[in-house]
Amino acid sequence: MTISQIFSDAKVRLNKPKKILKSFSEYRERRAFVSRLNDSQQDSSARMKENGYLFFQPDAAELEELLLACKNRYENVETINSSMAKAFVKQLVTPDQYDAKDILIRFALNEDILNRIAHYLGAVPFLEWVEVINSNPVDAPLVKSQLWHKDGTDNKMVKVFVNIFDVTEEHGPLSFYSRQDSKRVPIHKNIMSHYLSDEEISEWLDLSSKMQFTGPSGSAVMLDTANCYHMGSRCQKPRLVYCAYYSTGFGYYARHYPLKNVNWKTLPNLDKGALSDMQLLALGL
Ligand SMILES: O=C(O)CCC(=O)C(=O)O
Ligand SMILES: [Fe+2]
Repeated sequence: MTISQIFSDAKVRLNKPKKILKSFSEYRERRAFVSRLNDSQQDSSARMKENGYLFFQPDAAELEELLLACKNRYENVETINSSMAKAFVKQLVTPDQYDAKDILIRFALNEDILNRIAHYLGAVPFLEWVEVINSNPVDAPLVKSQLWHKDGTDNKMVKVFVNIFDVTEEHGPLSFYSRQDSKRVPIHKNIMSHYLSDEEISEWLDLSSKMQFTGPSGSAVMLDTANCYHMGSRCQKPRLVYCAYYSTGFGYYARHYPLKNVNWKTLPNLDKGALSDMQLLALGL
């Protein structure tokens, strides 16, 4: 990382307070909403706050529908290129296919999930995107998100991951450290290099104590990828996961970054009347 990159990163971070000032009433509404929500799951909320991750059980009917829809895409959808494309991952859904009636979106707008994330962020989250990610073995050195990193688009965020197929160590599971553990990596290290190798991170963290999101089809975890070091997709066998990404709505970049032409206002089959106030806020409507 060069000095000029460090300065441009610092400049990008200033976008957050600028955006908050510009849309202050929305910022306040997202926070005020949480103070009115009752937290029926205080134990798991406390664990999420402490650790930055939480294994949880999604709604059974929605989960079944999600698993079917993702498996169906895997079997039928042609390989798709997207701005996030990397050699070892294929995106099986692109924004032009987003549809409010689709379980990929409905699952992400589940009230229980939004409620948990809202309590964690202290604000009703903004849904940035949904993905169906198929990672495959490649004969190449580890790159990008196969290396340890923290996502750099907001100061706090949550990604919900669902294993669509059973995931064992061989499937290159999402691997991560808790919030507290991640703090052991000194801040200058994070500023100087976005990606850390196993060797580098092992200077501060015990590799054998990393968390791994292995588990049967349908297992689910939420993770603050901005504050927890993580990596994944070091596959020997293909892996299929669903991911929904939520920010505070006031991140360092434009909403939906780096995707282009995503706008929840023009989401096909959107029926605002059928959505709750929290779901509308999650879509920024
Ligand atoms: O491939 C993985 O499991 C890691 C993905 C990742 O870094 C992310 O979604 O932020
Ligand atoms: Fe990441």
